[in-house]
Amino acid sequence: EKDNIRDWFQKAGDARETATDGTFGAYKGSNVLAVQVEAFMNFMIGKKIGGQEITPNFNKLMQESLYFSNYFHQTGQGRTSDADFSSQSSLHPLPTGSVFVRYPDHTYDTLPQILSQNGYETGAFHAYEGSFWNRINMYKAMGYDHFYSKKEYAMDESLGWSLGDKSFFRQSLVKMSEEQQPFYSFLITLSSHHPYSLPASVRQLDTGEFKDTIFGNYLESIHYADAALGELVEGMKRDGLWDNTILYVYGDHDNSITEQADYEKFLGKPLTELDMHQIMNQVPLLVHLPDGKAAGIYDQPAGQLDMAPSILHLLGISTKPYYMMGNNLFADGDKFVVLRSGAFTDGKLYYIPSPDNLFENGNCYDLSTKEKTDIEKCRVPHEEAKKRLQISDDLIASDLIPELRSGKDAQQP
Ligand code: GP9
Repeated sequence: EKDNIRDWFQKAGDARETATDGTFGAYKGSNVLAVQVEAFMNFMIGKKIGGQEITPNFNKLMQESLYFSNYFHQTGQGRTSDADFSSQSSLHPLPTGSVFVRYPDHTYDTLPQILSQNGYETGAFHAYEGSFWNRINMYKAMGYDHFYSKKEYAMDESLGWSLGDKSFFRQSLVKMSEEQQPFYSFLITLSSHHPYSLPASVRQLDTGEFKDTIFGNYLESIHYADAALGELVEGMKRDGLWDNTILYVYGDHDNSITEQADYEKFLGKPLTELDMHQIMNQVPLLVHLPDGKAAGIYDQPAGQLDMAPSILHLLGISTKPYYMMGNNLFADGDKFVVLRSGAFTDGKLYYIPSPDNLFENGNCYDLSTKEKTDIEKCRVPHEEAKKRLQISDDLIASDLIPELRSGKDAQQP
């Protein structure tokens, strides 16, 4: 069994090293600033309401960045902590609960730890209680040099749950300027958290018929978070970080608003099961490279597990020695993305499981027609998806990484 798991990781490591676009190590030694934006979903990127763009700063940044239009969150019950865990460790979150809370003391190959070993100063930034999602313990275990929680920030802009994102970014940049370069900084925003009740003073959108509904308030919160993102970019330019930093911005999970009628009204069309599933599971990913190269829209399927391997690729650090499951966004070849629910896509097929989890009761879609197709076409990838989730669960719950790595006859991935 363990040999099979090692083999699986070895093949995944080989597949990640197939890039022929010259990006491996192209940004060696750059700083990395990753921003995980609260409840930031993909459906309103590039969209307007009452003639006003909802995410004008993100839209502008897209012109000089890589934008992944089929990027999925892969979270489960651990929500924000799951997005964090999958992105940093390139493993799936658990079927129940949060890895941060359940297994903070187990071994993972994490991005901060690997970058630390490669001479980076690493920090996690989040202006909320350090104990929430057990971050204080988990971040130590993940190998961060620093964890800046609420007590390290001046509460000079109180919004929603805590400090407003604008002040959060401003103060985080000051902390970063005190760090030695290259640095890896991971920033988690909070102002666009449910129930999206920002004070009238910071609401800048006319949401029309959505005014004072939770959906309208959500759009307002995202508009504010986007304005904060714009200020972060300006701050990076002002502080001389823009040309030597990879900026990686993505959403953590959906907004918990499941009313289909809201999305239909907003998008102005009826939505199918497939549309709704994509809306609730896609978050945006934007990667700005220090020289602004490779900008464009990338529609290959991608997901949160891909962050650590893709950043390591750009920095010229091989992921072969590590137990990571995600894709390298820059590798050649087809990509396969598995969600925690067992849904998956390879860019051609899209499988949506049924509530009873019986394979045959789920729906298999052909993405070229967006129509349901013969369920049997999804069987082989379904088996692979199940296998991946099982391997990840076993690795986490039984703390297998040290054992796999030190096994007498261990062939390292
Ligand atoms: C709080 C924040 C919220 O620190 O990360 O987490 P969520 O409730 O979205 O999982």
